[in-house]
Amino acid sequence: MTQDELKAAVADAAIKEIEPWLEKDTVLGIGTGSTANLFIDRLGKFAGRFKGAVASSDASAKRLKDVGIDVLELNSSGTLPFYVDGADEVNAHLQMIKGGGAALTREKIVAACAERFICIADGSKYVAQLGHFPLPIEVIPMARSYVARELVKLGAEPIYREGVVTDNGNQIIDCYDFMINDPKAMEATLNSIVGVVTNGLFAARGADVLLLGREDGVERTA
Ligand code: ABF
Repeated sequence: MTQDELKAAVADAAIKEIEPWLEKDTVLGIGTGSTANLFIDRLGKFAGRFKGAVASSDASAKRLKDVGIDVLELNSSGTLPFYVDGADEVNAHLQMIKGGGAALTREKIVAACAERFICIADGSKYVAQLGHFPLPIEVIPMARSYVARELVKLGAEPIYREGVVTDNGNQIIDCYDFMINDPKAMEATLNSIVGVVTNGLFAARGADVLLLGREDGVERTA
């Protein structure tokens, strides 16, 4: 199977997972990226059967609207029953690195508002230790160099993702050569650097369900 076929398989599996909960008052949280896009495309078939969705990026909001799903404000949506999103890396504890698409801050906010986070990923995203994928950090622009110096002290090689402005008007630094031994502790340490808006470790609030696309089928871990 190709990577795209594996992504499609987990998008199908996520639809099966949430379909029984789609009722007129249901508001879903929806992530960003190519796997989330495949989920959105399939969700379109159910537009009208549930209230709508909160999107973690402008790109996903547009795609949701394009398939006929109402896009709602998070502030008036309360607690969401599900957040469905992809990942750049995920480990056995369902902790993740996210933010390769620069949407990490909104993704973390919407995930925080969800009762259940369903991570959908092809098998290539599964790792024994987080950190092969460069860890994204969203920073306030004027703090970029200061944050980069602090990241060097922590052992990372920070690289400014030039030309990228987040949906929140901020910038992204990617941490290369930064293997993470204790994701929860590192998430907290990175959050404490002044000027950091969000870091791409989703460990304090990891996923509740992982749907992982393997050659022999979708593996479900909860
Ligand atoms: C989002 O999409 C991000 O947090 C992550 O960076 C990315 C995964 O993308 P894809 O599904 O395209 O591999 O979930």
